[in-house]
Amino acid sequence: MTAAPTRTGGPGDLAGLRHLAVTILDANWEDDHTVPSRTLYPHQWSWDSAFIAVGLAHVRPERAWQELASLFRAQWADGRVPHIVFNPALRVGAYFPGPDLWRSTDAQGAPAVHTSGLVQPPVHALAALLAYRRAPEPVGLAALHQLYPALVAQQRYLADRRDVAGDGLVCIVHPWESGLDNSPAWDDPMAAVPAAASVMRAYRRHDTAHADAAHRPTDLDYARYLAIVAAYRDRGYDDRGLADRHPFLVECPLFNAAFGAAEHALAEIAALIGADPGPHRARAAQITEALVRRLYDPATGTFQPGDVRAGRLLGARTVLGLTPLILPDLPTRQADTLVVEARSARFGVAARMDRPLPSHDRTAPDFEPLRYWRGPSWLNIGWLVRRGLLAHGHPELAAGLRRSMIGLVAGAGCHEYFHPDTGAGLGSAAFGWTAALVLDLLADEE
Ligand code: 2M8
Repeated sequence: MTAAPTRTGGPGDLAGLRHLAVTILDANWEDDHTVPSRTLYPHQWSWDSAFIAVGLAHVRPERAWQELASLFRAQWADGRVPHIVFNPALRVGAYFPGPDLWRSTDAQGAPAVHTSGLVQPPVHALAALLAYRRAPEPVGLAALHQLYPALVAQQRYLADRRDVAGDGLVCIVHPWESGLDNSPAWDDPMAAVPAAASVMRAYRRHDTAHADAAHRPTDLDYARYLAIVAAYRDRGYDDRGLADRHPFLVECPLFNAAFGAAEHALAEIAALIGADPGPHRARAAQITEALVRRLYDPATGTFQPGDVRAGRLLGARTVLGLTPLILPDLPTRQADTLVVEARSARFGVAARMDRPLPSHDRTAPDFEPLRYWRGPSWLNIGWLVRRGLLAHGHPELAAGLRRSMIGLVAGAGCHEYFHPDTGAGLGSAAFGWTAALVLDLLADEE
């Protein structure tokens, strides 16, 4: 763990906090996008850029639009928005796995710039709408006009190519696509991926040179990550036939909630630019219906990922299960049980929170307070859950979560993630989406 670059004058120093966040966004800005972290993640990441655009809209609106535009310039011909866009100016080895492993430019329909072949949760339409609301002029409406077809193509790719089970939901083909890379949610399907930790002797991991190895995914995790990438890449990242051969096929509640929320956002964007919002509304309703039908588990009262290969729901009760709250049309029955789950000892959401929202059930035996997505608290997830609580009529819980998140940053700086008991800062000390989302939370008063 490295120390935060600057500290604020304490929890009450909101101006200091804002200043810290803007300083980090400025320091991480690179020509036309923001790097999540100068050390750990020096390229452009897909969902990071969306969250970052939301924050930039408050302070550097032109950059918010540049952030999204640069990401969508790397969109593939089939509509996929790659989860990493590599900066060609950086040395080979600046990040692992780099372009030499992805070999995207060998694949059909890939852009000239090197990218990964995977995607991440489609939170971009929501980000564009929020950026527009914050900074409508002078360029906001023109930017929405420009982005709209690309956002529609992103959704079409997911609907047409990734509905592997044919049930109206999107399948992720790699844990990296969830954004919650080593979440306990993926332990079962990952265990079925043949790989050995010793494979990693042939590679040099970049992450463990910049972060504590005890906080990161293990070598065995990485060996499996690479095996799944190789399986996909070696077929040219072609989605046809995934059901028959791909080693990891999961319907993730967060990914699909973002997929549905994107249609809601696109309906509003369409109305703003004079396009027809009707088809977006209809698709949004279908996605919510499919999510409830396929991934809601009445026994636990929460949403669980579905393992398409094994044909069953995965049992770990991670924070992923709470995220369908972001869907405004989630039926009251499911919204109510998710609020019960959020308030339970597993997640501890309250009007006065004594500890931050963890990424995994804190009562579970495999809860790990230091390891990445297996326990630590992350601002992007809290930010989504807070929006969901507001959408479903729980302003006092949303306010508690907001105060807790602002308190984390005030106490430890704009870290990548935070210890779920002590709030200590972990991972990168100058992390893009933490800086961006704290700006949004500060602006969005209770
Ligand atoms: C983490 O994922 C990357 C791989 O994509 C990594 O571990 O190297 C995740 O936290 C992911 O959600 C995030 O987008 C990315 C960059 O911040 O880092």
